[in-house]
Amino acid sequence: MYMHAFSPTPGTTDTVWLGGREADPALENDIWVWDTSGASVNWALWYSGQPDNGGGPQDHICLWRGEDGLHDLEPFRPGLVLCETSAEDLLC
Ligand SMILES: [Ca+2]
Ligand SMILES: [Ca+2]
Repeated sequence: MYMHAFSPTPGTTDTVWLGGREADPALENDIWVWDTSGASVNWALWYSGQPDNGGGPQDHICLWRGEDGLHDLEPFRPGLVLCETSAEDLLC
């Protein structure tokens, strides 16, 4: 996975949701997985200081405007959604 800071149109959103989450939010044990594959999230992909449960439980993974790493965040914040699919699914 390559990580680049995103720069949406000003006034739109600060957040791009990715398909990842904390495996068991009740445990808060920092085991993070990608929903599609179940693979563990590479710790090198996190933005400095993240994940941090900043301000309360944060159990979903997003990108934040101008920052080139993953953030944990509460899931009710509006944002764009980045989806993944296979080439075979696009050809159907
Ligand atoms: Ca959490
Ligand atoms: Ca956070």
